[in-house]
Amino acid sequence: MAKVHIIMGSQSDWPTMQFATKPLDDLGVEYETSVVSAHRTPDRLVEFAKSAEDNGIEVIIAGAGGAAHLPGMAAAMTWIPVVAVPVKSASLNGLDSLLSIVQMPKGVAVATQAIGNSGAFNAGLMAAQILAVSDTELRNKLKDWRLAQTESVPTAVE
Ligand code: RP5
Repeated sequence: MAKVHIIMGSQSDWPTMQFATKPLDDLGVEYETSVVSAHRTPDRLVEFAKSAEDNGIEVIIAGAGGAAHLPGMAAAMTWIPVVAVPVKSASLNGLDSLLSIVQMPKGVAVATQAIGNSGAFNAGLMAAQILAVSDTELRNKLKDWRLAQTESVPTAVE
C-alpha cells in the first residue's frame, strides 16, 4: 500500500494535482490517487480519512478549489499530516481556494502550499520530506535531488 495518497475534489483538479507526482516519481516514492469530494461525496471522504491509518497511508496530499474544505475536513478526521494544494479557480484565480484552506482555526493543522501547479509540485516534495524523516535512503535521494537542482542553475545570464 502506498504511503502517499493524493486526493482531489474533482477530476478537473488533476491537471494541477499531477504536478505533485513529479517529485514523487523522481524520488521513487509510491502514491495513489483518488477523487474525493467533501461536498459531493462526503461519505467517501469520511471512509477515506478514517481508514487512512489502517491502510498504511503516512501523508495525504489534498487539492481542491473554490470553497475548498477538503483538506481541512480530511485533517479533522485523522492525525496523518495533510499537505494542501489550493487549486486555481475559474472565478477568483484560486484566492478563494487559498484562503479557505490556509485559514484553519487552531487545533487542526493543514500544511498549505502555494496556489496551482507550483503548490502541487511542492506538495509532492513536502510529502517526500515528511517520509524522509524516518527513511535514510529517501533522505539521501532528497539531498542529491536538491544538489542537482542547485547545480542546474547557471551563474551566467544569457
Ligand atoms: C471543487 O470544486 C474541486 O476541487 C474543483 O476545484 C472545483 C470545481 O469542480 P468541478 O465543478 O470542475 O467538478 O470541489
